[in-house]
Amino acid sequence: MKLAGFRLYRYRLPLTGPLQLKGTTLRHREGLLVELKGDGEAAGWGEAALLPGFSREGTGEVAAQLNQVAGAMMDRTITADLLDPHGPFARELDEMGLAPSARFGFELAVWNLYAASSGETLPEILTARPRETVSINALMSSPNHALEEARLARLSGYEAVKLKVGSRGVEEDVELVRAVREALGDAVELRLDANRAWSVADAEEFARATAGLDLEYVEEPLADPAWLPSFVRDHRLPVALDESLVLLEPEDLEEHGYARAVVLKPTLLGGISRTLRFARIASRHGLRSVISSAYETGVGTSALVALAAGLGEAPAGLDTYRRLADDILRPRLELTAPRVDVRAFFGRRREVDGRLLVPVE
Ligand code: OSB
Ligand code: MG
Repeated sequence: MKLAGFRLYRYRLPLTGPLQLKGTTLRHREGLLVELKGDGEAAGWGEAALLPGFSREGTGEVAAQLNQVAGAMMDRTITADLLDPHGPFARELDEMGLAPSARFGFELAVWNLYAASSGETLPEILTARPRETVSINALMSSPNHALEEARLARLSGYEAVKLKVGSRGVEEDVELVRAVREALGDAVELRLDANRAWSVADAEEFARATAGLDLEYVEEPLADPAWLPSFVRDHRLPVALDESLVLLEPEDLEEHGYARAVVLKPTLLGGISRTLRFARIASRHGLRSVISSAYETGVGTSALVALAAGLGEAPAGLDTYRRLADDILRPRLELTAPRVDVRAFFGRRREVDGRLLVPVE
């Protein structure tokens, strides 16, 4: 099959409530979709969901890049070798220096077009033997509701819970983490995310006070990540890398073997092939890969479920989808349970609702 055309669209979806992100509050989620068309009936959708406070690219820039890369691809034949994360096509895309969200959007559209033309599902084209179920970590919405939400997550059967820390004083956080840990019992993993809020002294205080609490990991505890290796050595706090990955190449992970896990967000990291490269090198160095979302719509989030089915052994961080009050996919994804049945999830037909899209010229 040949690539015969493409369209770009904008979407704007309401969130269930105001979303506090680094330096901004979002009430709507906005982003771009790209639809690649084959020379028959097949189409493939991709999503570039740049996230304010985390993405450095702007919407205009991403639209221009998507136009350029899709335009340059016209008449190319869509074959399985385009999906190789180490192949010539991935290297061609490397050369283009696309913004992370644009690279994810374009690669996803190619993957989806290939899947549509071959009659396979996304997990099937990622790996010969995808996992049957994907577990999801429950994301606590705010410190005020965390305890109540953690109790509910345990009762609902979640295997892991993620709680944001660092927006208040260390002592208050320690108290909350203790209470949440106790509410979760022994069977539920507790992940924390400090989003680089702490000085080394703050993090030391936190590590000492939470020492016996069996935390799975703390994402990005330090304002200055250069101190992470010595901090982990001295305090034995398990850490995960998230923001730090954006400035690394997959091969650089070799120097970060002190970490327990990497949080892989393809929208922020720069696409599917880069995520697959990170995951491969992470596993070689004994780090867990946690596929995570960044408030994408159903188009992007479906791909994250596929990636989690293809490579993550740990529960995936896909609970941001719940914060969208609407989706452009009909019917919506079923991501409200602790586990996803991968075959049922991808066996369901879903359509993009064109009424919610605004064409980008
Ligand atoms: O800090 O991990 C973060 C989403 C968007 C931007 C940053 C982050 C997140 C998440 C994703 O927390 C949810 C998860 O990891 O479970
Ligand atoms: Mg994080």
